[in-house]
Amino acid sequence: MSTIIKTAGSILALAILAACGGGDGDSGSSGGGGNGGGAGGGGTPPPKYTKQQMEWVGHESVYTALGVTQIPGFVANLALDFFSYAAEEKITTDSGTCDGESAGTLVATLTDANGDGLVSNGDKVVFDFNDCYLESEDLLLDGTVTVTFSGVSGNVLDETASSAVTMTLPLTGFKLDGSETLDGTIVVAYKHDNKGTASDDDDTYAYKTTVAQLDIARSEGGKSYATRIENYLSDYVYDYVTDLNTFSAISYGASGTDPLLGSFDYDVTMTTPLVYWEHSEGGELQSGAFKSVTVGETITTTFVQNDTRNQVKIESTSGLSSTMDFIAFDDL
Ligand SMILES: [Ca+2]
Ligand SMILES: [Ca+2]
Repeated sequence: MSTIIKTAGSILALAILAACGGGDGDSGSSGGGGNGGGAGGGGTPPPKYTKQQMEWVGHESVYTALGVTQIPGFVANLALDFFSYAAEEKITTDSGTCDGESAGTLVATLTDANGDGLVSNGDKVVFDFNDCYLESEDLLLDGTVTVTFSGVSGNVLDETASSAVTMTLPLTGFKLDGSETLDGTIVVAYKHDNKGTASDDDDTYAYKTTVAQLDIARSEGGKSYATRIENYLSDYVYDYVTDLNTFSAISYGASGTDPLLGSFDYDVTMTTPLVYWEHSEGGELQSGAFKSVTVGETITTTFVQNDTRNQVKIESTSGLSSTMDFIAFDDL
C-alpha cells in the first residue's frame, strides 16, 4: 500500500505542528534580542515580549496556522485515496510499511456502510498508524484515527466531476513526530469544482478546516508543555494549474505554556491572504500576513517575495521589529 500513501499528494508538505520545531529559549540564535519588558506608565502594564520572543510568536502563529490545516488535511486526503483504491480493488482492509529506516506500519480499513462502492454519508476509513514515517511529508504518525464522511454531494471518487464531502477526524492521544500528543476533533470540508468542463486544468479544490478545541501536549528538556488551540478556522483553495494554495481565512486562539514564552495567550488572524506554492520539494510561502494579538501588544508577521528570496518581517506594536529570510524563519 505504500504506493497509495505516496500518491496521497495534494497536501501542503511544509509544516509540522508548530511547537515541535525548536523554541528552546537557550538556543541564543537570535542574538539575545532587546528587552522590551520595561514599558512604564500608570498601573501595571502587561510585560512585552523580547525580540526573540516576538519572533517566536510570529513563527508559532504561522506554523500552528498551517499545521492544523496540513496534517489533518493529509489524513483526510489519504482517506479518500484509500477509499478509491479499496473500492477499485474490492477490498476492505490493507496494510503496508511506511518509509525510511524505521518505517513503521499503517493499517487502513474501509467501512462502506451502504456497500455502493462510493463515498456516502456514514462511510468510514480507519487508519491505524504505528510509528509510521511518511517521507514525502516528513511526518511520523502514531495512533488511530477514524475518518467519517458526511455532507456528501456528487461522486467524490470521480476526478472529472464536481463533488463535496465533509470529513470528521477525532484525535485521541494521537502522536505526532514522537514528541507531541494531539487531542481534539478536526473537521475538513472538501469541495472539488470542475468548473463544468471535462478538462481538469481549470479545476479547483477547496478545503475548509475547523476545530473547536485542539490540545497539544509535549515535553521538552524534562518539562511538560501544553498548547490549546480554540475556534480554529482555515479556508483555502488549491489551483491545479498554478500549484498555488490561496487562503481566504485563518483564525484561532492559542494559549498554554512554552519554554521561551512562559504562559501565553494570543489570538491569531490572517490579515493578508496567504499564498503558498506547492511543489515536489515541499513548498514556499509567497505572500501573506498574520497578526497575533496578546494582552500587551500586537505582533504582525508578513511574508514578502523579493526577486531572489522570500523574506519575513516580524514587528510589534512594542516598537521591536525583525526581518529575516524564510530559511532563518523556518529554523527559529
Ligand atoms: Ca458508500
Ligand atoms: Ca474542469
